[in-house]
Amino acid sequence: FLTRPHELGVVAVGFSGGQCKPGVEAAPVALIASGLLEQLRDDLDYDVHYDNMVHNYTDIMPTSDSEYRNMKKPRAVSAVTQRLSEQAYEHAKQGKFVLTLGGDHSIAIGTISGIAKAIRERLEGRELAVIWVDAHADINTPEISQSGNIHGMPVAFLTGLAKEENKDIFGWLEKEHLINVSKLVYIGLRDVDREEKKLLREHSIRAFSMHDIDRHGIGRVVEMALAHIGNDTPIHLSFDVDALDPQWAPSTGTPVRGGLTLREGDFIAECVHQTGNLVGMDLVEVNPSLETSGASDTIRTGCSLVRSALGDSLL
Ligand code: 6HN
Ligand code: MN
Ligand code: MN
Ligand code: MN
Repeated sequence: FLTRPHELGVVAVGFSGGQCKPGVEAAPVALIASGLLEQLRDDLDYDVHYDNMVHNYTDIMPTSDSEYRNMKKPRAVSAVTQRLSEQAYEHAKQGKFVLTLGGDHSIAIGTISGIAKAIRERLEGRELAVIWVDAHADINTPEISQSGNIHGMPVAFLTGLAKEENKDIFGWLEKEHLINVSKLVYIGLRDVDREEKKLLREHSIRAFSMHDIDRHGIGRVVEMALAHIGNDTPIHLSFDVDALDPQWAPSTGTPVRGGLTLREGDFIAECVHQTGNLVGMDLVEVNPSLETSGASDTIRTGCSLVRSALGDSLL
């Protein structure tokens, strides 16, 4: 009931400005070249709505973009995510599932804000829940960030923990774009900055670390995560490929050892699909240039996660 089941809107975002390593903008081409969209169309029967374009938003890139409140490239990231927010909103408003292929994780500011707004309009004020699968919490406010990279801040802006008046620097985010911290759940955390841990505690944000997965097993953790969100709640899955162990996803900008196996990653995506409440997914931080032996493993992993979230491998 939440989405028209087999209508899929795909947005390919070739953007890397939320962090400093070039290459992550090439991920959508690599994922699509490996046949992902044909698989979704032919094997999983989706009606794929894709504009056949990897957006790099060069037309809206600011000419100068000095640091602001400790953020690197704030105007570029703001402009790109604002445009992406409108694209995601258009798909979601029509009841399509929104699949976004990144790009670095800053792009979630665009996808989630657009989908959250569309869901509020379509479903009488309903709030979007977010499952954030990542080694990192990405909840730094500009002031507490150690790196200044905005891909470490999207959750802070999306929850309103970080705010900015300047329209060119995320001031375009309105109340209807935001998500509630009580409807946010993390899975896979293992590299969380000290100040981020404070925020998670202060706001009682539900988070399952790798420790929790070792203790309870992935099955129980996903069950608890979904129970926290509740039934009949539209869900967005924001999947950072670095949640997986570098063994499965070496080609990524900030790899952290001790992560999820490929099956654990796919399992999370499958279980979220099975709720019937999934309305959108981001796949981010695949960086094809960051592995000397080639990025094919990471690209295969990324495709597998997307297929799992869209119902593959369920009998
Ligand atoms: N990501 N916490 C670190 C930072 O720079 O704020 C790492 C962020 C990584 C972001 O992987 O999407
Ligand atoms: Mn159609
Ligand atoms: Mn990460
Ligand atoms: Mn991330």
